[in-house]
Amino acid sequence: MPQGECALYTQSLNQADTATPVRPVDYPEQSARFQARIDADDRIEANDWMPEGYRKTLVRQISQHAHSEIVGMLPEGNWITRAPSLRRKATLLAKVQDEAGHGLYLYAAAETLGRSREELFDDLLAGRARYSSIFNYPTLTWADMGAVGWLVDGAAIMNQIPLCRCSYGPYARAMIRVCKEESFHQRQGYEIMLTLCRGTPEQKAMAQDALDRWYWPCLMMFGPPDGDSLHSDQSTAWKIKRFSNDELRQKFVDATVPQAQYLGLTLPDPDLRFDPADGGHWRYGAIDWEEFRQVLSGNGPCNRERLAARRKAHEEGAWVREAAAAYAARQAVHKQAA
Ligand code: FAQ
Repeated sequence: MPQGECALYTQSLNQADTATPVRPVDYPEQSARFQARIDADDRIEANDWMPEGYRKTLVRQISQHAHSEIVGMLPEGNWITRAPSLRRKATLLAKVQDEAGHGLYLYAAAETLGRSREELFDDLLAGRARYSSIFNYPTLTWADMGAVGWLVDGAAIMNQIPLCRCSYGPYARAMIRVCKEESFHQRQGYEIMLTLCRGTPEQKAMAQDALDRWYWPCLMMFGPPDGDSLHSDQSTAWKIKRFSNDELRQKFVDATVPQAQYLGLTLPDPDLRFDPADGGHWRYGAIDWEEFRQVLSGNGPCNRERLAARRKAHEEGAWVREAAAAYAARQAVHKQAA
């Protein structure tokens, strides 16, 4: 895409003349100084020197995160026209719009590392990029809006609060607002579950069914077990990650058990048991990692449907991008003439 069009969507930091030049090799002295800054809890900013591996890791994680927000609008968007009341509809609409906003902050954060939103989006639409496994599951009933808000947003908060302290400044700052909004999302989901659980037996059964279907995929959201995690060691050394996948998964289960008890629902894990050791934790049963691998390989229940929906939206939005580019070109001509 020509630079002029790119400038329309990106921050000035993304421009070729201001971005940190790409270095084919990382210099040991600079790398040591960089690591010393990380160890001292300094924030790394867009124009600071950084090892290529650090930049690549961040682009990978931030863009996956952005794609997750955008694809994550689809399962809930499915229920906007079928929300049971005007209040529920307005709240769900606001939540889904927040997710679009989160995607935009995150694409902007990735752009500060030298990859444009268009390139990242092309990767998503071509199937080259990942997004969270959780968004490949269907939302079958209204109770799924409760379960998604309570559990999916709950898991997202658990993972994202530590990212507010990530060593890369633009990502960390984006996370602060995202986490505040995720907190509202989690509460609206929990309140839907509470209303259903205090309703008729049929409504409570709907809530239980939604919990049964979403619980295990939510545990998978945190990523593979620590022993199989490819990036954790390096990301922890760079203070991109502050907790391991298993640590965050355990924190999530510990937080979720009392919430489920309050609702009067049963977590679908016959092996769940309280372990008083180490301050007290709820130990969970075996996770079906084969299911996770299948979803990551494109064989989840909705993988194809999700990408097809994103491609259609992208094609249908072409006229907006063209109009905005034409407007920007005209403005540039006016500016030159003035
Ligand atoms: N799904 O070495 P690790 C949300 C991949 S936002 C798909 O442990 P890492 C808001 C991983 O990419 C949800 N792929 O990786 C919302 C890697 O493959 P690669 C998204 C996964 O990066 C709510 C491979 O497995 N949140 O929900 C998943 O150190 C409601 C090896 O894994 C974020 O993105 C997965 N679940 O740790 C919106 C948070 N897990 O790239 C709408 C930021 C792992 O080498 C409605 N990201 N993989 O091909 C992170 O914190 C990390 O990237 C992890 C994975 C923890 C997800």
